[in-house]
Amino acid sequence: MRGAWTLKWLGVVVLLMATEAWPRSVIFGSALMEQETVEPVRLIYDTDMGNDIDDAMALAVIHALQDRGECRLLAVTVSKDNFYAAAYCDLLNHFYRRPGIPIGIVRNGPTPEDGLYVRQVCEAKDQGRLRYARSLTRPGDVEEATALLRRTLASQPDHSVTVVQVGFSTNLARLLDSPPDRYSPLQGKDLAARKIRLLSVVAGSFGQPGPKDGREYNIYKDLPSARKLFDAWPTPIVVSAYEIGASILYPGERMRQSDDGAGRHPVREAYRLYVPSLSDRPTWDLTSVLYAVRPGRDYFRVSEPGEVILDSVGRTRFKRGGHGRHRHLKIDNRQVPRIRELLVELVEHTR
Ligand SMILES: [Ca+2]
Repeated sequence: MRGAWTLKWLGVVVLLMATEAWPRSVIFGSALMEQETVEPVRLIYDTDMGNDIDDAMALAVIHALQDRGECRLLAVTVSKDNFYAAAYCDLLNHFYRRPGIPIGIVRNGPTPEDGLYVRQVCEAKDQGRLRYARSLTRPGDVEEATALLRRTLASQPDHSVTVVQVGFSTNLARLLDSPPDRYSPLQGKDLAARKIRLLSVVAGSFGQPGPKDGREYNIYKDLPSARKLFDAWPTPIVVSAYEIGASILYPGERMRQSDDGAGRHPVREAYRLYVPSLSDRPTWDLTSVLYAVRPGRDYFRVSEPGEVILDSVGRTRFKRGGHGRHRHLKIDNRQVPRIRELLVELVEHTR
């Protein structure tokens, strides 16, 4: 008799689940409910899109994670002073069906050259028509990055925003110095402290493999801004340094185009322009996004709190203790295949 009752109740539960009359959280209890009510991570992506290919792959990863409900991209700011860097971000946002994401760009910033893929993919045509849609068609269309950062931050709840900076520190350093404006009565540093909960950064080098002369690109290309960021940024910073992305190589073979040219993809096209040999590439910027959106997973270990110290030419070291606002990622080699597999899955995700 008791068995029959159990079976009957089991039947009711299965029926409720099938009809979705009850949320699964009610049936399975609070642990699942907590999991299901986690808010998507509110992201701002600050990138030197076009200087390397990982910026493009990392933006693809953001869109894939947003399609899974794990993050929400609020804005993209570009620290490469080239219109096509912004236009390519816009093109990718259109490709992933989020054409409304605002984009800002640095003025009088580093690396104004076109580079190897942003302009080329933006201008690619089929039968005389642009291959990929975008809204940004003229440099005058693009908002200045610091203004966009202030506008975006001012509209968000306190301590809710995660910023991922995968290029130079130009835009964020300028944000710190920005005066009150129509978006917020707060000075930039106070606005950042109020609205941002975490800054995830690709910068510096604390291990092996390291950059050739010990100086990491994102730092030495705008050293004063990097110095300002690590001295004065008011929120916690987690650094994915050179050795992290260099330890996890993305398999370039996955970017080969099918013989019939089908399935055109603006990240694959960019990869082939940037690395025609299809050799493997480091996953620097992708690791910073992955940590920012899934900080609680055990892909990486995180160092003790400390302080990133820059020398006069831009070499970095990590000092334990200090002001304690900085930490950096560490990698266990046993995790590398798992992270690589996940990143491939996310980059290859299509809408
Ligand atoms: Ca980058």
